[in-house]
Amino acid sequence: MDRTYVKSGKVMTSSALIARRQAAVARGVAFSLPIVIREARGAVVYDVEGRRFIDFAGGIGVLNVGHTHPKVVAAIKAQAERLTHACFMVATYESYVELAERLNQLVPGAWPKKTVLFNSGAEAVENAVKIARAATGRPAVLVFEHAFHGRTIFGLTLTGKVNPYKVGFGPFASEVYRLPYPYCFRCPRHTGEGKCCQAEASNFLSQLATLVDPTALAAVVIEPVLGEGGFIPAPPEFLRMLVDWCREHGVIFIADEVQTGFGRTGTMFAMEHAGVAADLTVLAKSLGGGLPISAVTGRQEIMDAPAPGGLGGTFAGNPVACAAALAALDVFEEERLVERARMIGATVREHFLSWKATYPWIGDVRGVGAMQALEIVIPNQSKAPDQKRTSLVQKLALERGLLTLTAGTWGNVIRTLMPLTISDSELAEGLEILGSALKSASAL
Ligand code: PLZ
Repeated sequence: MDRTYVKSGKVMTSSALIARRQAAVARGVAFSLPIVIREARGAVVYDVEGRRFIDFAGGIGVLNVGHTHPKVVAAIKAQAERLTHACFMVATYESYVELAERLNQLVPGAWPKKTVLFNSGAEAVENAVKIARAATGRPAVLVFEHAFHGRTIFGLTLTGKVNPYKVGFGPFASEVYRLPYPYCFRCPRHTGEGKCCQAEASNFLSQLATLVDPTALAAVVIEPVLGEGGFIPAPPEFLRMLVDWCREHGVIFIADEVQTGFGRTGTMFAMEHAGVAADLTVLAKSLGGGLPISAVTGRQEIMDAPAPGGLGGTFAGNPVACAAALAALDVFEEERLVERARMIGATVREHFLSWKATYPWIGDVRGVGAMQALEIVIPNQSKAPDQKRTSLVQKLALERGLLTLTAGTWGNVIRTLMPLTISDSELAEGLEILGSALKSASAL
C-alpha cells in the first residue's frame, strides 16, 4: 500500500513539515525523532513519506495497548457520537464513575478506595500532593534525585533533573525535600547481593532526619522504577522500608506509576513487585489507550480529605477519554498484556545482556518486565556517561526503521516502551535493528 501523504497534489516530506513546525511552534517543545508520523497501528508507525517503523517508544509509554487499537477506537467513536463533554463539576456521566470503580478495584491496597480524574500526569501528581496536604495538615513533600513528576511549576519542583526542564523557570515551590534514589549502578556501596540496599535504605532514612521534621511531612512521592531518570528500579527492600517509615510517621506514601503503570513492568503496577500498596497512586500515560487522561486513586479517607469544590478541572475525566480508558482496560484483560510484558521483557533482556557482554561501553542492563534499559558509558572512565554514542544509536536505529527513546539525567540510557501488543516478529525485527545500530555505533 502506498502510504505517502499527498496534499493539494504535492507529496509531503518530513523535512518540509518539520520546517513548518519550526516556524509555527515554540522551540521550547523539542523533539527527539526527526520524522513526521501520519498513522500507526499496534507497534508499527508510518511517516508521511510512507516509511515504516517499529515503535519502541510508544509516545513515551502511552501506548501499552498499541496504537489505534480497534476496540479503543470503536469506544472513542461511539462515545464521541453521544457526548464529548459535560464537565464532571457540572453534571454526572457514567463513564467517569465506571472508570473510578474499575481503578478502585485494580490499584493495590486491601482497603476502600476512591478516585479522581485529571488530564495529564503532572496535574495528577500535583493533586495527589494537594490531597495529602489536606489529609495531614502538613506542608512538606519528600522526593528523590533523578525523579520526573511533570512540567508545571510544582511538577518541576518535584522533578530532579535541572537541564533542560528547570532552566529559567524558577522560583519553584517551597517545602520540597530531596534524597538520593537507590541507583545501584552508581552506588559506591553496591555489592549486588541485596543486603547493601537495606543498609542503604537505613542510611537514607537517617539522612532524612537531617532534612526535615517527619511531623511536617505530608507525603513521600516516588517512582517505583525511575522513568525519565533512566529506568532505575528501586530495590524492593528499599520500597518496603520507605513504606514502613511512612506508616510509622503518619506520612502519605504516593506512588507515581505514570510511566511504570498498566502492565509495563510485568505486573499491573510496579509497586506490586515489592509487595507494597501506596496510600495514593498516580496514573496517566497508558491509562487512556492514547487519549489524555490521568487519575489519583487511593485510600478513601485520604481521598475525601479535600472539601467539595477543592478538586476538579474543566476537562478532567473527559467522557471520550474515559471511554477510551475503559476499553483499554478491557484489552488488558482480554489480551493478557501483563503476562505479555513479562515475555517481552525476558526477550529484550536476553538481547541486552548479550550486547553488554559484547560492547565494553554498555555499562548496565537493568529494568523490570518490559521496562528495560541500556546505560551507555565511556569504557574505563569510572562510568562516565556517553550521551554522544547514545544519540548515535538512536539516530542509526531511526534510519533503519526503529523508534527508540533515550532517558537518564545525562541522556545516556536507551529505554524500551514498546506497545505490549507487539508481535513476536515485530519485536524480533526491532531488536535486530537495535543490534545493528549498536554494532555500527561501536565503530565510533
Ligand atoms: N510522572 C513518572 O514519566 C511524564 C514526559 C517527558 P505528563 N514523562 C514523560 C517530558 O519530557 O515531558 C511523567 C512521568 C512520571 C509524571 C509525568 C508527567 O506526565 O502527562 O507529561 O504531565
